Amino acid sequence: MSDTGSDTRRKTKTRVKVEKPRLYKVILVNDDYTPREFVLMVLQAVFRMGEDAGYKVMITAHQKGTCLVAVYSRDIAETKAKEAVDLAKQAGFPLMFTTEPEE
Ligand code: NFA
Repeated sequence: MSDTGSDTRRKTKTRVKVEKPRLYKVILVNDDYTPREFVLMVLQAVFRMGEDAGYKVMITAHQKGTCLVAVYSRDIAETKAKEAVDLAKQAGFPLMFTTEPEE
């Protein structure tokens, strides 16, 4: 009651950051030049997709322009997208995969 000094209690509480790391989407982008068979091979080799799942992703991108391939941590998403693009580049195709954060 007779305290006239300033309040020195700590008002900002230290909070441990607990957010989960964001996940990143890998997206297949259609183009007019890469053969369907090559796209399917890349989906199987890099993203470990089976024949049927790979075909569905390839044909969806072909028809709609893009298709979600898979979701990973940022590092894995970027590494796989680069691997896939590099495989296509080596074969002379302009195939593109992009990554973007979820949500
Ligand atoms: N549009 C390509 C073709 O007709 C196939 C393709 C599908 C390419 C999906 C890239 C992504 N040969």
